[in-house]
Amino acid sequence: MKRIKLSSVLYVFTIICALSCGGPQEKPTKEGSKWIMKLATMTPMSHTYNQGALKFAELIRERTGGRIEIVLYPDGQLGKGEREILETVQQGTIDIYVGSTGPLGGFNSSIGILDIPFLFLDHTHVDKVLDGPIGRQLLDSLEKSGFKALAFWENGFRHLTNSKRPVKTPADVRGLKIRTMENKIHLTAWKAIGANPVPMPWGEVYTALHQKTIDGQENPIAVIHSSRLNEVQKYLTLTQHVYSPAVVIVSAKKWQAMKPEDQDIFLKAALEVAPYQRKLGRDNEAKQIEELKQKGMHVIEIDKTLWRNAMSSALAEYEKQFGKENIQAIVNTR
Ligand code: EAX
Repeated sequence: MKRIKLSSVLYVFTIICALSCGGPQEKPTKEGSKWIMKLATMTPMSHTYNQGALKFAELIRERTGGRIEIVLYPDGQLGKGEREILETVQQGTIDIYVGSTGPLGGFNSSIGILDIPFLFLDHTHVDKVLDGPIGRQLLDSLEKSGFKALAFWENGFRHLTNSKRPVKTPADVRGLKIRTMENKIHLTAWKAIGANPVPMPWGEVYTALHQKTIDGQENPIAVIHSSRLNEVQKYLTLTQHVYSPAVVIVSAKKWQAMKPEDQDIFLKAALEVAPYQRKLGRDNEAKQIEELKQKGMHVIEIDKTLWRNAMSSALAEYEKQFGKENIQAIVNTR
């Protein structure tokens, strides 16, 4: 019997809600009427992006007295990948993006510094950098690319999965076709250890893994678990090779059309939800790894020093691109 995906049911509900609430508006309506804003993600409703977005939407509805209604479009309903959704946000057709910073480097190179392998030690280090002056400066730098970035949420530390063989050391990756985000920093890192990286929009990855046109991919546990990659991947190697921030972005075109008090409500709500959304992924990671094991994935622990050294051969290139002092500033913020 064909399983109706929860996200499809929610999608129908979302559409009914959008239509009954007057449907998505392309610009704020006149005083007193409702402004419907579209929020797009690439992950299933159960994923932390959408759980955070539901809380964010509730705060916006409450604090604007119902003047602004945010309608969620999860699971890639509005685009096949995050880069494509960001392009649509830049044009002002989609109002809000919640997703990884991965593709943002293609719009604004400075934020790519966050994608450097093994840059972050742990969640405490992550929060200190992203919630401090370095993080705020990176968010503000996105405005010139057409994005009002409100806050960093979390995608998570990324791990490798594949369908071919148990991967324990970097040498085991040699020749594997590993899907990466459309992100130059990640491509460089996987090439450095002899893999064959294949940049691909997230919406195409499950099918490509199922059809074995690629061997593996890398993502945080929350994405691997919510996207049911255990159905198409046998091996999970806990590499924790890159920390992947997420970001809440409003189209700059829509941001400029908002009243200052609504801008303030949006900014405060996005920052308020950040710790809640990050905690969801962190608190559930161990349980989700256990569930992936029970669903048949072979989970492999690694020696991180081996992987860090193998990927560090790309460091010279990163230092040239981002400046050694900028990378050091992040490393030293502990
Ligand atoms: O943001 O494209 C990716 O691998 C992202 O991590 C995923 O869409 C969640």
